[in-house]
Amino acid sequence: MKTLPRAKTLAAAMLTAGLCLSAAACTNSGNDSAKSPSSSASDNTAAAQQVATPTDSASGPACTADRYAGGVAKLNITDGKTVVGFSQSESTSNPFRATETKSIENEAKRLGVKLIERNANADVNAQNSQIQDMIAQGAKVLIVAPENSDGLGPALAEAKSKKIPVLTIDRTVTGTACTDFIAFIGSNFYGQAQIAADDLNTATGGNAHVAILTGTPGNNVTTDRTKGFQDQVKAKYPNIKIVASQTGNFAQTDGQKVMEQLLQAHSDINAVYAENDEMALGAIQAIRSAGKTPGKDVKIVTIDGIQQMVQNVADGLAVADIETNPRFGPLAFQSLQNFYGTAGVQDKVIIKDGHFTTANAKQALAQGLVY
Ligand code: GZL
Repeated sequence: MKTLPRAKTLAAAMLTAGLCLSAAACTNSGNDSAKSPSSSASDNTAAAQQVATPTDSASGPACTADRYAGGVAKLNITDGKTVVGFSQSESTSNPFRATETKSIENEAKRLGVKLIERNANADVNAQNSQIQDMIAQGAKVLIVAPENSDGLGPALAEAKSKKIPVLTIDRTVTGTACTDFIAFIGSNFYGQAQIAADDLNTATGGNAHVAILTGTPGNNVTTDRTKGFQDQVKAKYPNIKIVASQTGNFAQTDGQKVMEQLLQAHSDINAVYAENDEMALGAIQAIRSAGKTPGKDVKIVTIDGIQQMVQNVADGLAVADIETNPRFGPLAFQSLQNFYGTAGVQDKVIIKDGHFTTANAKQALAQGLVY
């Protein structure tokens, strides 16, 4: 296989591979309202994992332990004794979740953090009780990937009452930064959806009857990925018609089932916007079982950037896959150390993401830029 030139840094590799929306976006200075790709590798090994790094969009006062909820004890999370709890929302059968969990575990190990963790398997009640259980097990600070934005009230209230700070990653929770939770670290979901609309416009010449497979209701990711797409279509693409929109709960089986139903109900569907890759995989199966060809009869745009879907982009089954970088480990633990130090953590830290298209998907896969 032709070996690709090894770029010195991942940002350079992303730039070479055309993964950045602009050179600036790749070198962190981009401040687009839309998304910008991820950046530097954690190391220069052949299979460098590009960790989530912040855009420079953070603003506002930084939250520190002495400001948080009226002041909490300063902890040394790398002393090997202080227990950090990690609450994962969904099953690691989704590569986004598997990569996110692995990133937290790897960084905890690298830093010598005493980590305990639970997985709520998309059940918000389970996530509440698991967080409360980790508190009972001695967790003094929590990293939480919320299942939904409003459902974690009981767990957050108990953490707050026991002065246990909570850092949220990948989805937000309702409440006040530096009071109910430290901060939110995650992608620009609204911007991802705008790019998805742009990509679908490009692929369909501006004429499309689109079905939207929306994510699980009740969290900011679904809300923003739906509104961002609708707003962009309304503002710029008069001949893109959204003919159906239904939740596939971020799951492949639900995505397939819903897509089968929508294809039967709407014979005019010639495009799909899936709010995550798991549902896009299901949609491909549904399109095929309807006797249609994905990439030809039905154009697909999706979000996350998992290997299987980026390969589908490379193979022409989908037009684009906008990355949601799940490698929060280094940034999450650095943020906690800043929280307990003097630098603090700003309330909303938006990370960089890649953008995989038919022009760069093959190279991105060959360069190990995909999770
Ligand atoms: C995004 C995350 C979303 C992913 C989906 O940060 O919350 O949830 O895009 C996952 O794959 O279900």
